[in-house]
Amino acid sequence: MKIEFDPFFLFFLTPLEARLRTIAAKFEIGHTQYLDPDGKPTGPLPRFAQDPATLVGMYRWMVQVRVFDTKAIALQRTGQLGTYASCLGHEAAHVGIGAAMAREDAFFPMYREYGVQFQRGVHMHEVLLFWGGDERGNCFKDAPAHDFPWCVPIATQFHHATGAATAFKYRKQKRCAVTVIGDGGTSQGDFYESLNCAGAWKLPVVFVVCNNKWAISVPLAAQTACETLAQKAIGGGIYGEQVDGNDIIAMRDAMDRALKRSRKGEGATLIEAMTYRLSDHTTADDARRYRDAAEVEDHKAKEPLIRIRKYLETLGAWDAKQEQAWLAECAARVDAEVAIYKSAGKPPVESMFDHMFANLPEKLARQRDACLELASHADDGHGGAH
Ligand SMILES: Cc1ncc(C[n+]2csc(CCOP(=O)(O)OP(=O)(O)O)c2C)c(N)n1
Ligand SMILES: [Mg+2]
Repeated sequence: MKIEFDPFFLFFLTPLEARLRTIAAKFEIGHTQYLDPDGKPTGPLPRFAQDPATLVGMYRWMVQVRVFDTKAIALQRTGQLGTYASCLGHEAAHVGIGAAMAREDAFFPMYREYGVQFQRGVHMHEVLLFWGGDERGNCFKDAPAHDFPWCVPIATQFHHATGAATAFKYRKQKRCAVTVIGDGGTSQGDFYESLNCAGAWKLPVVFVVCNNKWAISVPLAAQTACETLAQKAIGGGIYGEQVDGNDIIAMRDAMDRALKRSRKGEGATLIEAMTYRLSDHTTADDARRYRDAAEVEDHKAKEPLIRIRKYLETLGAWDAKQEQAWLAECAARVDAEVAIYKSAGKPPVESMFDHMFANLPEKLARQRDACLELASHADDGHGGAH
């Protein structure tokens, strides 16, 4: 049988009929949670979490960080510390990262990841010195030599981590670079450039986004049209996943898997840790001006310490007596570190020039001289208390 088409009809339909549409690629983003906000397991736990002692160890760090954080804010409020960035609510995300990392890895922080840093040997008094405006706080005495100091210019730490991972790969070392960024930081070019580079060069780097829902006063909804921030990994050709960042077990598990993948030469990972900033952005901020009290209250119920403590209590691995004893021990350690901070004395005025350049440019050298000259005339030159 011969089929005849009206030529007019063909003119309009042929291009459509000729279009062959298949699926070029498919993606999905997983979300991992092991403990719900009430501390109930949502399924079988990973192997490390079957040892209560490991979980108690991580919980102890979370409490230590919170006791430190509370004290640091009190110091700022009483004029004994400069602006301070709290980590309230981020404890599981940060402690999970630090617990998974090996000493030979390198960490590239932003500005509130004390929970990682303390586990790597950064001292509490060093954190206080930094926020007290003292360069000596940027020079970690007992942390691994390749760990970087704080990075306040948003997202630049992603480049540093990517560069270090390039060096590790070039030297054929089984080391990984680990870095953290906020939800706001994912809008920066540095973020995308790093993901792209890490994908193209299959680098041993783990990128963690601590999605605490706010970038100072900018809410997540204004930051991105994406359903998840983890899916940004797809554009870089790297593996991406989302985890409950208030669940220490999920966080540690995701980090373990990402580091293992990197060490095996399988490249980079982007982990989006879903958490919430329970504090102001820094002590220079008042979040009540832009954030609903009800929203904060809702997130307080889901904060990370509650669920792991409840789970440990159910196991019989932790109780109120141990909690009190550990809180007292943490407070004593914090007090001892505050004493070191307070007795450090003012840094020499020229120190602000001394840590950036191997050879100080002429213009800055002149400013340094002028500073020294002024300081020599000032009553309150060197040696005062913080
Ligand atoms: C390049 C750059 N731009 C702007 C700032 C000012 N700034 C400091 S923190 C911040 C918001 C960061 O939010 P987010 O990335 O979500 O991290 P969070 O503080 O919530 O942990 C901004 C815009 C900066 N430090 N660096
Ligand atoms: Mg944020």
